[in-house]
Amino acid sequence: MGMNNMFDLYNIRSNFPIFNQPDLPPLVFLDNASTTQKPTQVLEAVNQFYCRYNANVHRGIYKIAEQATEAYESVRDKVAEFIGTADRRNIVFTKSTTESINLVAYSWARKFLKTGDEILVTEMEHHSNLVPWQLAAQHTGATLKYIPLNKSGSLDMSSPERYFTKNTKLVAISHQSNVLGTINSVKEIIGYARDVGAKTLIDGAQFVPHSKLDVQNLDCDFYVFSGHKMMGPTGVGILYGKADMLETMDPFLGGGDMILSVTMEKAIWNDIPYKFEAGTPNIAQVIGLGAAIDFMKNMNIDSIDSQVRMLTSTAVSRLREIKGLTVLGHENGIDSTSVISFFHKDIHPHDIAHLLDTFGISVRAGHHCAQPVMDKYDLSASVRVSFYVYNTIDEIEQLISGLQKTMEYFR
Ligand code: 7TS
Repeated sequence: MGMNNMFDLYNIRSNFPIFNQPDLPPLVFLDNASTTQKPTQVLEAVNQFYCRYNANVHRGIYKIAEQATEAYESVRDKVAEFIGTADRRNIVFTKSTTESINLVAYSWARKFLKTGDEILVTEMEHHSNLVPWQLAAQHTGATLKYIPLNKSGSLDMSSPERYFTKNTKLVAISHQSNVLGTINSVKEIIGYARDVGAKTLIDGAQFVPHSKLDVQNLDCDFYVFSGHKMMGPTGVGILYGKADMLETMDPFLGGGDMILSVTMEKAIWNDIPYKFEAGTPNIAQVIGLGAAIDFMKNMNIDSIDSQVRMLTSTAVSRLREIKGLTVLGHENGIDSTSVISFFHKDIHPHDIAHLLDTFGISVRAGHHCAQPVMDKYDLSASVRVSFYVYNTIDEIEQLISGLQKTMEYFR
């Protein structure tokens, strides 16, 4: 890490208005897997759009409409470059990871799957990479199969031939678990999928905010993530899809902007990616995401990664020192970062989260929209802390002392 990056990291919190409110107690925000805070640069980009060139995209002849279109479309190029594709047609703007997955479930799975086909998922998925496939399976007669999760926090890949078969048509897996922080060996899994002729969708909602992604190198068919988990505004998701896949799919939503021509009887679809962007998109939010990507590139994605890893490993060791606490996953040899779930043998996770909140510390408690993971550990809930690049070692110490006070309170 060069001097420049260290300087940037030291100063990074000054860019976030939410951490600089003199009238309020300091915010210790440890729920970044849920959503991240927004820097001034992102807020300013959104504000500039509304204040200076607010207009709809893809239709105006006048100057500010062209400016809005140009700003919106330039973010498509930025995202393409950021994730390692040269083809801007691969990038579809949706409203979230959830919508991106549903788009593929409706426009691809419902069109191409049939009885006897198998959709392969894992026991560590967020519900948004589970329920759309359950619905698509019900609709098409396909069945869902699960790669099991080991209690150590990693996928059980000991006998892949049991899961990857000639019937496997789609493999939909998360790049990183939102409960355990485990990063899966997606490249290996994509290889197994290709060997049996299955298509692949990778849910990168937790991975992309702090790690370098190269979709070309992964060679997946689809990759999805959310802008709001990487300092961008809410309301923007990305669907990366290979062009030949997107071409064969029908539109997800019908409406304006997604057609070339419409008669009373039928419509001719617009080219990809516009075929999948019906109606007025989240223009300001997409422009804000562009500023978030610039911010990440300025910080350098490798520095973000190493900072988040440093915070995570520090927190794991500090939490493991506390008697009565058990950390899920994060075992030696398993690649894991940013997210830590834990439970106390006697105190309910909601009580812990509530008490920590009284000390100004925001953490999650619950099943984290991944109930199969909780089932694996025979838990109904856990406490979860998740870090981003603006968190500090001092905040980890506040968490530890907050937990100690919580335990004294309940003694
Ligand atoms: N996939 C994963 C792995 C996630 O962690 C999440 C959100 C989603 C998909 C859905 O993303 P969205 O932007 O469409 O909501 N995860 C969480 C979380 O862990 N706490 O709140 C949301």
